[in-house]
Amino acid sequence: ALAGTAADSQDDPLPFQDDFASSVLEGLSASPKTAEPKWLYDALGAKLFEAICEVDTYYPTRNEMTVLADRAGEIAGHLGNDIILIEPGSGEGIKVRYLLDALGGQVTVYVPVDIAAEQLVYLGETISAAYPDMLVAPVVADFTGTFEIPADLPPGRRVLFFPGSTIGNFEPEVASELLKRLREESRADALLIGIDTCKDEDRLVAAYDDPVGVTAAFNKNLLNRINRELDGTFDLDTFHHEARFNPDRSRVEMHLVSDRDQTVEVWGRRFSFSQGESIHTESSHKYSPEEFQVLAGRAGWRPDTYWKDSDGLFSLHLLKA
Ligand code: AVJ
Repeated sequence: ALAGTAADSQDDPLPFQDDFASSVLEGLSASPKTAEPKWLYDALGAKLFEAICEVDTYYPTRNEMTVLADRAGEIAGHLGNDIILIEPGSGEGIKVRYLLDALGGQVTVYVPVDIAAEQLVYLGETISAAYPDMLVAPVVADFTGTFEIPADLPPGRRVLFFPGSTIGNFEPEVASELLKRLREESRADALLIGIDTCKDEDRLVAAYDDPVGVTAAFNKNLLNRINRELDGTFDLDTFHHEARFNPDRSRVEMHLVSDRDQTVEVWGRRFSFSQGESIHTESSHKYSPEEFQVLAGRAGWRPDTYWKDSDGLFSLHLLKA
């Protein structure tokens, strides 16, 4: 069954628009210039991310799915019955299907939470059609802010499902705060979370600067979105995508680098770029299992167990509140 989609601002055709504007202006005024990665996911951005997951060099999605598929039975055994599964940043909702298939009727309610409203509505409809005995209760929200899990859910064991290493987009301290807040707000008992491990620079950079150019398009779409929604004047031909490994912080950074000195307008304000200056649009932090367990521990999560794929490229952790 499908419950109505809950939203922060039900009548607003463009929810988050004010947040988008103020966040972009603030990031462009900062030095170095930055943008929050969540703005990469407008309708086109969400599609481009789906395409990234199909690219040969982007291993995280595929390797995480093999862990989910190979360990499904074990995971099911750890989680128990009458599960309310809450997924922040549900996206296309492919991974959750592995889990739902493995868990059989153990999941009674699925609560996908996402900022990409159109994709979320579609996901709600398709998942509810595929799993008719389960209640699907979508929530349109930016999970980095406060969001409300629908109040009228049947009782059950609340499990947070946070795959994809999405948590890697946040600075470690912020990630820890977010995991704490998610635990408190969702009153979850367990957390099943995907974490990308650190590995050699070549493989990491190839994952974020793929030969097909899909990641470049995904990154540059931010400029397209700013032009469209905030009256921006970015010339996309004068910026290029760059993926940089930052070994000191164990992360891959995505940048949009200006190819020349130029001035750009956004919402009537002018921002100047010198040649080679970039907007830092995303970081993807990589953690060893032990490093991640320490981070999660600071958020009040106790490590239970974790699994890796057979190549050791990606890890899936189970933690308890
Ligand atoms: C969806 C945040 C996990 O950081 O690997 C993929 C996003 N950016 N390629 C990641 C992304 C560039 C992805 N996450």
